[in-house]
Amino acid sequence: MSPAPRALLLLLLLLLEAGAGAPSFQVDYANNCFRKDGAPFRYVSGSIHYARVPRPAWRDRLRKMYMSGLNAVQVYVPWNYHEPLPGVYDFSGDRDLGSFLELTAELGLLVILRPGPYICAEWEMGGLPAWLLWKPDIVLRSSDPDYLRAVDSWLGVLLPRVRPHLYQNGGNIISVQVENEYGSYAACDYDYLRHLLATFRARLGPDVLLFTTDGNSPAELRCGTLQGLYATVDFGPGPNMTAAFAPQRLYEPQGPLVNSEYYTGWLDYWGEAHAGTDPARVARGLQDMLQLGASVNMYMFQGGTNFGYWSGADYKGRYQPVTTSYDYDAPLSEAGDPTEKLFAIRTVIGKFQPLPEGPMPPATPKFAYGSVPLRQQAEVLELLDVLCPAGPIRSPFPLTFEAVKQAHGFVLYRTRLPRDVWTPAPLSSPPTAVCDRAYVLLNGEYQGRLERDGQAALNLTGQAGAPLDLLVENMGRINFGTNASDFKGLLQNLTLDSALLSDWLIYPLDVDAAVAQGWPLPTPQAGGSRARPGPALYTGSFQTPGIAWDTFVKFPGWSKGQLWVNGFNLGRYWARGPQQTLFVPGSLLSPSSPNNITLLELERPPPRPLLLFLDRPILNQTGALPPP
Ligand code: NDJ
Repeated sequence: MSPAPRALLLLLLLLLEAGAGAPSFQVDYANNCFRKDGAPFRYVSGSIHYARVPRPAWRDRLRKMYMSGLNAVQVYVPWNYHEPLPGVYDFSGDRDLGSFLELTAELGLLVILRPGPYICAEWEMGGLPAWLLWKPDIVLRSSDPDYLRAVDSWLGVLLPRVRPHLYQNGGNIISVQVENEYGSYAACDYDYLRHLLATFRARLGPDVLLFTTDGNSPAELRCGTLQGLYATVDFGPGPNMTAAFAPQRLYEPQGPLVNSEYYTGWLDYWGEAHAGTDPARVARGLQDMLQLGASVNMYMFQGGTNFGYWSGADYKGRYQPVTTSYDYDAPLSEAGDPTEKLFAIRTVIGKFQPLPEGPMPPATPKFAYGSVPLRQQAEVLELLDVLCPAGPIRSPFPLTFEAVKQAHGFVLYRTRLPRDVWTPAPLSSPPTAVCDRAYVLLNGEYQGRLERDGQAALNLTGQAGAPLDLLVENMGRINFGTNASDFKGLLQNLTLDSALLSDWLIYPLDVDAAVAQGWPLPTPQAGGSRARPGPALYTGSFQTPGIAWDTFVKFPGWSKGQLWVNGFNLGRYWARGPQQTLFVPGSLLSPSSPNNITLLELERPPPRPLLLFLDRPILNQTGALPPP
C-alpha cells in the first residue's frame, strides 16, 4: 500500500480508537451546555407516558409533538405496568416499550428516559408494584435488602432492553434519570442512590448521561442528589425563571441549566376543580428559560388517561385520589388534540430553533354516538362465584388486599350480625381503617358507605346472623406525600355498637377477568323492575354508523363506578367530578359489530340506566354528591 492511504488509514484508526465519530451525548461543564456528537446542544422536550395513550395513537401524538418543535420527549417507565407479579413480565401491546422507542426514533425525536424505579407521576404507588407490600414491613425507596432485591431483578430485565436504544449505541436515548424527586422523600438514604447509580452504570455502560430531578429548593436537592448523577430541578411558570434555577446552581455550579418538569398545567383530584394554567403564562416562562440557554422538558405535553385502576393519589393531610383523566391542561388534550397552549409554545420554540416544515396534524375526529340504554345484569353479591372462582378466604379478622394478594379493584368482606339489632347501632371503623371506600350491604340491601378520611360510621338494624357485606374499593395507592406504604382494604377491625366483628369471609374479586371472558353471557331482557341501589353490573351495546372515531361517555344520574368497553377497562367514573366524561379512544371501537359495554355501579343507578356518548369532553364540572 502506498504511503498516503496507509497514513490515512492510520489516522482513521487513531481517531476511531480515540472514540471520535462515535455518537456521544455529554455535559460540557466549561461551557454550561450539553454536547451531542461534540456540538453544543439544547433540548426542548415534552413528557408523554406511553402507558396513558393507547398504542394505535402513539404515532399521532408523537408526530404532533415533533411538529410542535420539540426535539425530544421525556418518558416514564412504570415498573408495575410491566411486572404485574414477581418475575412475570409484560412488554406486549400497549406495554411494548421497545416499539414505542423505535417510533420516537423514526419520528426524529430524542428520548429522556425515566425508569425510576419509583416515578411518582400520579400513577398507582408511583409505579412501584403493589406486590412489594406482600412483605408488610418493607421499606420502599431505601436500601432495604428486600426492596433492593426486587429492584435489581426488575432493572436486570428492563435495562438490557434499554441499552441498545442509548444514543451511544446508535439509539436515541440521550439521558436516563435515576429515581424521582428522591429529595422529597424522608428516607434520604444515600446508600440506595449509590446502589442505583452502580446498577445503572453496570447495566447501561460508562457513557450514558445519568441525572436526577428534584424540586427547586436546596432542601429537596440535599437528599435527592449524588456525585456522578447530574442534578436537575423542576418548577412551573413563575415571575423570575433565572432565580428558579439558583438551587440547581448550588449543586451544579457549572453545566447546563435543566428544568426537567416545566409544568404546563396540573393534575386533577376527584371532587376538586379542574386544574388549568394560562397558555400565555406557560409560553412566557418557556421563553425566559430558553433565553437563558436552558434545556427544558414540559410536563405534560400529552397527558392522556389513567385507564383501568392506574391512577394514583396524593396525601396532604388527607387522601386525595387522582382522576381518570390525565388531561393535565396540557398542550395536547387528553384525546391528543392540539390546543391554544400548544401553538403558543410552538411560537416560542420557533424563536430559538427552526420549526419543522408543514402543518400541525389536526385533532382526530370525534363522534357523538348518542344514548345507549343499559340493563342490570346482576348484583355483585349474586356473582361471587363468577368474580371469585377460587372462593373466599376465611379469617377471624379482616385481611388487607395485599395479604390476599389483590393489587387493584375490589375485595368483598363478609361477616354476620352477631346479635339482633332492633335499635340502630353504629357500624364503625377507625378513621383510616377503610382504604379507600366501603359499600355496605345488610341482607343484600345497600345501607351506604364508609370512606377513608371521611364517613367512619353507619347505623344498622337487623336480625342476628344476617349477612353483613362490605365491598371495599382501592381508589389508587398514594404516589406522593407520604413515607408510609399505602395498604388497601379493611386495615383494622370494625365494631358494631362497640362489639368487635369477627369471623370474616374475604373474596378478592376479579371483575376484569370476568368481563374479558365475555361475562355476562347475553341474557333475555332483564325484568323491567327498577334496579336496587348497591354494587351491580349493567350491560348494553351500540353499533356505530360504520366508523370508529374517538368519543366521550357521560353517566347521567349514575353515582360512581368502573366502565369497560369491548372488555377494555376505561377507568373510574364519579358524579363528584370534575370530570363528567371518560375518554373512549376510537381504536377500542368496532365500526361494524356491536360495541359491548359493561358498567359496575357501586352506589345508586339512575332511574333510567343509560349512557350518553358525546363528541366533546366535560372535565370541569364538580357534581352534586349522590345521597349516602
Ligand atoms: O416528579 C413528579 C411528577 O412525576 C413531580 N410532580 C408531578 C406533578 O404532576 C408528577 O407527580 C409532583 N407531584 S410535584 C406531587 C404533587 C403533590 C401535590
